[in-house]
Amino acid sequence: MSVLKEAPQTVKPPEPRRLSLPIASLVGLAALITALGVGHLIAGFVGYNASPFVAVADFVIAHSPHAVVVWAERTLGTADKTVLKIGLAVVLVLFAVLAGQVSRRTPRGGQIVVVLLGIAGVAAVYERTDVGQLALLAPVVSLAASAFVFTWLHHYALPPAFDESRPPKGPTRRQVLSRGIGVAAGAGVAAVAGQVISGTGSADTSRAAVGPLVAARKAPPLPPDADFQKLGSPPFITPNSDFYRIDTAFVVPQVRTEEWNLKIHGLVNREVSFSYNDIRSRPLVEREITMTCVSNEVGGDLISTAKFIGVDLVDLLDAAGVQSGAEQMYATSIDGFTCSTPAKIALDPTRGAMLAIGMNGEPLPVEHGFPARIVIPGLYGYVSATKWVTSLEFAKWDDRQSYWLQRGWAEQAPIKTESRIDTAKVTSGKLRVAGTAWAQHIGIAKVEVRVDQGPWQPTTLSTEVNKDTWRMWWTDLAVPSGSHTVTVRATDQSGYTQTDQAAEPVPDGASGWHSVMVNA
Ligand SMILES: Nc1nc2c(c(=O)[nH]1)N[C@H]1C(S)=C(S)[C@@H](COP(=O)(O)O)O[C@H]1N2
Ligand SMILES: [Mo]
Repeated sequence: MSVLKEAPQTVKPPEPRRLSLPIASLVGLAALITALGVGHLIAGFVGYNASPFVAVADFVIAHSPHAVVVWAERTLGTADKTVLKIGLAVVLVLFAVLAGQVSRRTPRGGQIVVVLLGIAGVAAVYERTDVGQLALLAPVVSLAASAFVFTWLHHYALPPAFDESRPPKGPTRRQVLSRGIGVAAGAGVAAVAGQVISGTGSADTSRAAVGPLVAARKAPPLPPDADFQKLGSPPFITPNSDFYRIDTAFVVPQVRTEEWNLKIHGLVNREVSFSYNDIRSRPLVEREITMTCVSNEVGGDLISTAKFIGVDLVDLLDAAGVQSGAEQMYATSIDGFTCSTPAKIALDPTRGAMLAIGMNGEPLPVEHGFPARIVIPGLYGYVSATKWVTSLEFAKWDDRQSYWLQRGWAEQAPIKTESRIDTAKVTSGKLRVAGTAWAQHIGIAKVEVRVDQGPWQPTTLSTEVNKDTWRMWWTDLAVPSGSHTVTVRATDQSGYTQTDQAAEPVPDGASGWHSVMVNA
């Protein structure tokens, strides 16, 4: 503060010119905030995903070891992106402080750190498949601006050389601080402006303009006992806001209908391409389908059911004429995620695979793939349910390897026959249990429960809506007082009874019996 100003003018040995620790950190932090703010502002014009912070976060997800991604998805669920955001911010702040600390005498060391970080941002944006070449403008200008701010603030803050003939006259600490804060505030305004600008062209406005989606072939009305919600089962149809969500996208891709296009290519007789209006103006079908994530643990909740509206995928594939040598349908999302489905299943006219544009009477919610996604009954989502899908390429297995297959998950991933206890309540010596069972594309035949090691007892099943959806079950059991374990198992319509062999979700889905403890 006043130390420099009031320095005695008596002769002193020359003090080395250097920044104090806090001021050096401030210079680094101001450069970091400038990089993020300027990058975000320009991303507002050239595409949200060009923002260096967003791109670096996505890069981290895409290059994390398999075990880390699985761990994050399992333990953090949908909060994993927030945790990553905070973690990345902490790492960047540490780098910014480091940049300051290695530059207390000359700006050189910090400039190198700033430029290296900037290059990481450029590389991360360069790697993206969902932004144009113009997008590089965001990280490049961000790098230039932060290198400039670092050099300029450093030069301003560094006290001038000690000179016997005149008192040293560097800026006060307060002056440096206010300049640093001024820069940060400006960068903050830039970041907010970038956010607002990218929002105005967002998918929400495009989605609102779609209007009602009416199916030409509506799903028959649900039977009144499609669920046992009053007895403790989940509702048959999951409201869109409760539908489970899994994706690798750090920010939800914003795709407008007029920008969207689906290309079918590779081992096909004719490459074809569909616009949103091409799809929308076809007669639409509506189907209830229960989707399940391969990461769902026994008893887990990564399973939901919706009425999907869209077109039959086979009709689109027939227009392209898929060649008999094709082994996989390799789907690509606008965010770079890829997904492979065995070609035989995608082409099976009895499967009911859809290109969906609607969900429960509305256009697809943005986070569930607006404008269009694939849904294929009976397969886990990671080998079927590509959101924001833009390309379907037919290929051999050896030609392409999709996102989760590269990370050790299985090529073939039919959903396993499973069941779950949702409610187990004891009232006056009577145990009421209710829950869910699923064996998509095969159908559930029976669900049984047992208390401790007692005999398996039948339950009442809900009316089957179709073989591609879950079924609810319930029953009342007599239990003696004390603590008990209740276990459930399902048998599907192929005659297979759910195995008690416990398996982890990796590589092709969890198995085992779900049980809960009750006190009677
Ligand atoms: N673009 C994209 N599509 C994706 C994924 C993804 O990470 N990115 N995840 C898949 C997985 S693993 C599942 S289980 C389903 C989940 O779909 P939902 O979020 O609509 O429930 O989407 C699939 N489609
Ligand atoms: Mo999944």
